Amino acid sequence: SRMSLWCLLVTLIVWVGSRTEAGEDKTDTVSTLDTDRYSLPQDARYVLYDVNRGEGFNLRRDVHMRIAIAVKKLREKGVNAILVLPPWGGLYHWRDQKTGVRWSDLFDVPSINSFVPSIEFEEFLEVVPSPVIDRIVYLQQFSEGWNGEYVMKSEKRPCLDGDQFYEKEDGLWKGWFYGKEDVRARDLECVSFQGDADTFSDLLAKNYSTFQSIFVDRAETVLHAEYGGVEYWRARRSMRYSKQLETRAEQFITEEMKEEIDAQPLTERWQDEQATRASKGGAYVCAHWRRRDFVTSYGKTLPSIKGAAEQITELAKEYGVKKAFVATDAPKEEIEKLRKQLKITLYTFTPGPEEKLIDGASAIVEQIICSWARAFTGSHVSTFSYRIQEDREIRGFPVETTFRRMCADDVRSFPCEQPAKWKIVY
Ligand SMILES: Nc1nc2c(ncn2[C@@H]2O[C@H](COP(=O)(O)OP(=O)(O)O)[C@@H](O)[C@H]2O)c(=O)[nH]1
Ligand SMILES: *[C@@H]1O[C@H](CO)[C@@H](O)[C@H](O)[C@H]1NC(C)=O
Ligand SMILES: [Mg+2]
Repeated sequence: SRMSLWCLLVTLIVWVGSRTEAGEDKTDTVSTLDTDRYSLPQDARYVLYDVNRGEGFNLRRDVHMRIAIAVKKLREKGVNAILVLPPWGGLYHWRDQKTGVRWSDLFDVPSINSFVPSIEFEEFLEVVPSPVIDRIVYLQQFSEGWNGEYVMKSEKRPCLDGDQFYEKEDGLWKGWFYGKEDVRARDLECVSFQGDADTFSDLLAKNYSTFQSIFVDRAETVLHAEYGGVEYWRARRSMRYSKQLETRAEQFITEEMKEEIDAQPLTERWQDEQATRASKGGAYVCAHWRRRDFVTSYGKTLPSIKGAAEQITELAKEYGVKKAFVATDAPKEEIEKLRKQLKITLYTFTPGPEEKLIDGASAIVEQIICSWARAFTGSHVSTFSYRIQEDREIRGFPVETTFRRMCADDVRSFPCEQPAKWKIVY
């Protein structure tokens, strides 16, 4: 009948319309896999990775972007690759030594998944028949070095030391798989690698696309193809924090600091965000004051406690506010010393005992609070500070309120170069 024909037509239009919309994003999510391109769900290729054990949380977030971009490129080459998000935990800086922390405890995984199909490690273990990864690919340097020029290349080579971190037991490789004791790998090989996310996705496409699962160790070896480029920012914007942590930061600002979030709200989807510089921020400044191992590593380039207090007070004066939020890893005694030197009210974030926020979660809450401040100053070369700068770019703050850092007291001996302005691009 005409009626049912009409219904069919409407359904078709809606269906075609929604497909075009998905096509515009140039992304496939796990739940909406393009069945024309990928015939069978068994074709899924899982890419797992890990980073050098000593690296901190915020460098790991950067490595995630490089790998996510590479996996997305691999998909564009026709491989149905899915990124397996490496569980958090056991990091050197985190006092809680909990392992196996899900990404969803810290980030908005559906949002990440809409940049490149991504699943948690736990889900991976559920979909594969056994907890045996096909191959470990251990990235290493070229033993002969750069040889004068930097060219992008990769080559299978004897292991320099990669095999020392794994042990063969009953024919399978045992090692650190995010603290999951029963996971094994069938094979291990070392690849000398010098290159970026493009080089890496070529390598995966050419040499590893037939494996159901590979585990890339020392993934920090892979560099950014275009640091600060559009794809970098797309990956970064998709890495939204979990709603729960956003809400916690908001609650701290409104209830404890009695300030408002005077900023452009984020759109429902990161894909819909648009350039703006209209955000103002609550009436407080934020400083990321990195201490502990930084004092040992970069001591002379950092301000003294008194110097930090002076610079934070000055920043508050410049912006006409009387409150400062300080994100810091400093021990309590140092925070109290800072408080005594400050001429304005100091706020720091400490989670309540019942909140059960892991170290990574409370670090993110502090980063969000800083991303909503009237102005921000960070610590020299800290990736923790860099992530705050990016968040402020995404949230639409004027550039001059973001790219600053605290200086050494003795700026004549230790000149104070301000951070590069990595402005957001869409
Ligand atoms: N809660 C909190 N933790 C911090 C802060 N600064 C540093 N940390 C801790 O120290 C780690 C710093 O390591 P990383 O993320 O690699 O940043 P970077 O070393 O400063 O480049 C973070 O992951 C946190 O665990 C801070 O302001 N607040
Ligand atoms: C990848 O495969 C090509 C041949 O297709 C080979 O020449 C090259 O050595 C391989 N690279 C690695 C790192 O295995
Ligand atoms: Mg670090």
